Amino acid sequence: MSMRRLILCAVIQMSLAGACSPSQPSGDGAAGDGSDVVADGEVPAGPIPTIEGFTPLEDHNPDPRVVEVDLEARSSEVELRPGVMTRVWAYEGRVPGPLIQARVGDRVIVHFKNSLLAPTIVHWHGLRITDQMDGSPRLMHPFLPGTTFRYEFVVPDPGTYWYHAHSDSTQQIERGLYAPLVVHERNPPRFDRERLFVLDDVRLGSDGQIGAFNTSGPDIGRGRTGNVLLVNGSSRAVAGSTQRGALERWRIINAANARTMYVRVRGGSALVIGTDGGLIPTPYEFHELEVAAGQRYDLAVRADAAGDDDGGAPVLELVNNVPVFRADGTVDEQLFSLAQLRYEGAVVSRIEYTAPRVTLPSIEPASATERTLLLSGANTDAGVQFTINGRTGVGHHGPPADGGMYEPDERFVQGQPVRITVSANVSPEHPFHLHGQFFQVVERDGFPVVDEPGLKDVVLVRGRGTVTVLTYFENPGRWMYHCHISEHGDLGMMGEWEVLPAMMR
Ligand SMILES: [Cu+2]
Repeated sequence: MSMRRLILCAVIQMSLAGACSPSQPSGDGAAGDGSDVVADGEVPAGPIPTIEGFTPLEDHNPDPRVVEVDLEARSSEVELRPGVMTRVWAYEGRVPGPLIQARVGDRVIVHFKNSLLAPTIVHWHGLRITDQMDGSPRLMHPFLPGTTFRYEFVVPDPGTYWYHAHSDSTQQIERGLYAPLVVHERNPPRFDRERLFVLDDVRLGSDGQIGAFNTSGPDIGRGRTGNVLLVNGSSRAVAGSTQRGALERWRIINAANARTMYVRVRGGSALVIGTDGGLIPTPYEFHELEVAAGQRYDLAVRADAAGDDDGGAPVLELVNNVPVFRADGTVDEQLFSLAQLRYEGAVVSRIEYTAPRVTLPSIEPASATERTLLLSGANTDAGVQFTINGRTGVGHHGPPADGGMYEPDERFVQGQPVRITVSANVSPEHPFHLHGQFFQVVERDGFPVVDEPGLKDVVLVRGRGTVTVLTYFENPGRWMYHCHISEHGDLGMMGEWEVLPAMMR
C-alpha cells in the first residue's frame, strides 16, 4: 500500500472506525478521486470549522459534497499599507484572494474568469488532482483576457494548500494572484479556534505601487524580495484575542516570490502538527520554523503564557524573523510581528490535541530508483538562463505553437519509488516544488534527515547543499517540477515528468 493511502486509512480508522482499502483508479484514470476517502452515500460530517477572519468564497451548489464557486482575476486597488492604495492583480479583487474550502473527498468546481489584460492560469498548489486541472502552462494555454474556464476536481487529501497564477509567475504572484485553499479532514481534530496566516512580501515604491521588475541582478539571482511584509494582505499584524488555555490551529502559507520566512510563536507554546501533505503523526516543538516559498505548516498553539508580571495582559504572538547578515559574518535577529492576540478570560474546558495515529512506510525501499537533479544557471546572450541538469525548461506560456506537446524529461510508472537528490551550484537557496505528488525528505548532504517529518511538495535546497526526497509518484499524469522562486522557475529552472498509470506497466 502506498505512502499516502496508509495515512488516509489511519486517519479514517481513527475517526470513523471504518474499514479502509486501497483506492481504485477512477473512471477517467485520474488518481486522487477521493474514492478511498468517502464512500458514496456516507452521511456528511459535521459543519466545517470556521477559520477566523476569512469568509470562504460562496458555495452556490446545494449538494453538500460539491463546492461550486465563481472566481474572477481582475485588476483592483487594495490597502496593503495603512492609508495607501496599491494597484494589484487579484482574485475577486482581494489580496490574498478568497479562501476556497472543502471537505476531503468533495468535488470542487471553479468557474474561472480572466478579467485581466494579460493571459493567466490558476494552479492548485499541492492538490493531487488530475493533470488536466493542475493549471500547468506546459499542458494548457493560459486563458486569454475575457475568457473563462471551468475547473473541476475532487480534493483527495486534507491539508493546507493555496492557489496561484502559473503564467509569468514572477509578476502575477507578486502583483497579488495568490489565495488559500483548505481541505478539511472528514472529522477534524478539535480546537477552540482556527486561524490562517498567508505570508508574503511585496516591493512597494515611495508611491505605494508595486515596483518595476528587473531582469538581471539580485532580483534574478536570489529572487525578488519585498520591502514590506504582508500577513493576510496587510502590513499590519493581525489583531485579535484569545483565551487562557485555549488550543488553536494555525495554518501558515508562504506565498512570497522568493523569501523564506522564519516564524516563531511567543506568549504561548506551539507544535508543528501538519506539513504540505496534511497532519503528521509526530508533532514536534520548534523555536523558529523555516517556511520556504510555497510551503505550508499547521501548528497547534496553546495560549499558556506564564502570566502578566508587568501588570498587563499577555499577548499570544506570531512573529517573523528577517535575519540581518552583518559584514563581520554575524547574523542579527529582526523580528516583525505578524499577529498579536490579547488574552481575554480563560477557556472553560481544555482541549487536548491528539495526533492522528498513522504509520509511515519505510522511507528507504531497496527498490527505489535514483535520480539526481542539478539546479544551475548562467548568463547567456539571451540574458540569465536557469537550468536543471543542463536543460532550460520551456513551456511557461503554453504548449508548443504547432499544436503538439512538449516531451517530458522522463517517464515513471505510478507507484514507483524514486529517490531524487537535488543540488544546486547557483544562488543561495531553491525551494524545489513537484506538482501533483507528495514526497518525504530523507537525506541532506548524504545524512539521514530526522527533523523534517511529514509529506511535502516543496523542499528547500540550501546553499551548496543537497537534499534527497523520496516519492512514490502515486498520481499519474504529466507533472511540472520547478524552483518555487518565481524568478528561477520562469527563467528555466523547471522540468516535467510523466507518471504512467500502473495498469500500463
Ligand atoms: Cu531557485
